[in-house]
Amino acid sequence: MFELFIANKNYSSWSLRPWVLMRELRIPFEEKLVPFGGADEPNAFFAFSPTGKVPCLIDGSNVVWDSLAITEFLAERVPNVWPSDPVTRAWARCATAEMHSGFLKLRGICSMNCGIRVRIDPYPAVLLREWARIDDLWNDGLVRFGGPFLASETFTAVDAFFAPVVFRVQTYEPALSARSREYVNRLLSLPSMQEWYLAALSEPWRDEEHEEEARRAGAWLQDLRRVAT
Ligand SMILES: N[C@@H](CCC(=O)N[C@@H](CS)C(=O)NCC(=O)O)C(=O)O
Repeated sequence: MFELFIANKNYSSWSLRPWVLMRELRIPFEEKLVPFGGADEPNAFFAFSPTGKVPCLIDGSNVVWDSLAITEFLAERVPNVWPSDPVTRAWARCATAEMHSGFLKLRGICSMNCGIRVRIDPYPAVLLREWARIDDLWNDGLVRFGGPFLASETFTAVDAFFAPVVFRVQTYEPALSARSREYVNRLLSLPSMQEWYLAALSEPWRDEEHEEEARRAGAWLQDLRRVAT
């Protein structure tokens, strides 16, 4: 059975990608959650991941330590990770790659923190441009391939890569088109996303680095997480 090492569900956007993909495609795996340690503690992720980062997939003697590499590793073993039509698949791979290597302002300013609601005011222009690009990209996929997911009737890897952005929409409330909003609501209502979200809310840990990032983003309107221990 695959073992998937991940970090805190509240913060770990990279972990969410393979986790939600495997849940949606019903790929059995054992979840191994290792919470972020404090800045002064040794990085516990090095026990299983050569980069000291999560996610990390273990399949027997194979160690796969990057979310995109995990996706391709799975695509070689199970069906339906990518859309079957080559043209659609090329689009899905482009959008996935754009997410994997881009949107640096969005990632930097709007870090994933599932349980809080934040008002960014004013929205920096560079950030607005990246949200606008996300909106265009989602509209392009949803119109071109007919939805309800980004590149087909079913959830594929490209949806998994944008799942953390969907939680960021919930937290930071950027202005988006009606079609993108519908897509966000569709993803948020998936049982797998609900499972992740409820687990994120009930986590007892707080990681100061991530908390500080979210404090820098703007004024907190709500913190829906259980009280930290
Ligand atoms: N390119 C990697 C990035 C993974 C990554 O940055 N993971 C973060 C967690 S969300 C991490 O492990 N950070 C721990 C650290 O940098 O010490 C991937 O796609 O998996």
